[in-house]
Amino acid sequence: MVTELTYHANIFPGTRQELVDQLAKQLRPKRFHHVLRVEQTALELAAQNNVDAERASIAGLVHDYAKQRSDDDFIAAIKAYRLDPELLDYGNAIWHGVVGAELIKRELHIYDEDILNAVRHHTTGDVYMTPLEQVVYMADYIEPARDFPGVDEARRITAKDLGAGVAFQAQHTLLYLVENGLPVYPKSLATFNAWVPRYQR
Ligand code: DGI
Ligand code: FE
Ligand code: FE
Repeated sequence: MVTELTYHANIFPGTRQELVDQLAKQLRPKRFHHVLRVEQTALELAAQNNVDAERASIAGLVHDYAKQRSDDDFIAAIKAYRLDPELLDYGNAIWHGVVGAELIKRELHIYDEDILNAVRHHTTGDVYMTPLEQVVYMADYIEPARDFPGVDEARRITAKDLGAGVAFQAQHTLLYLVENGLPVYPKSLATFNAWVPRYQR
């Protein structure tokens, strides 16, 4: 079922449809359809976890807003907004969330820090994540078109316990990075340490 809610809280200065239109302009069709699915999954997880539906919708829609920006755009933004210069050692995988949040603030006029943090942390997680941040982190991982070994287990665990889902993803993402010799962003390791041991039985 597709839920289309009406925005009331003035978090985004426009209607949901206007926000969807901005994303359609910003993203290629495949990515655009992914963000619509993440929105729907975020709404389901929000309902199960007492998270505000309007924030879940907006954060789900905008989480990959900057995914298709050029490296040059990100590098310019890191410098212009005086973000951590260590960011320059990473790439689009990290930038589209952390730097993307700054572009969302300035271009979409969304200033809600819970939403911005959900975008910033949707790829790597963080030591402390609000319920909204956890919802977006998990919705991105388990939206219906995701297909990787373990995704059904991730869906089952997350339906039972959102935090256990966060731990599952943190563990499996770190494994994936290490197995493939990819640079581990320090926050990904911190997320692992904060969440994974605590959910071991
Ligand atoms: O943007 P999406 O594809 O929807 O999903 P995402 O933002 O969760 O990005 C997933 C990718 O990010 C996946 O290929 C693993 C990668 N990733 C996650 N943590 C790290 C990372 N890549 C690097 N290099 N370092 C990390 O710590
Ligand atoms: Fe992403
Ligand atoms: Fe995504």
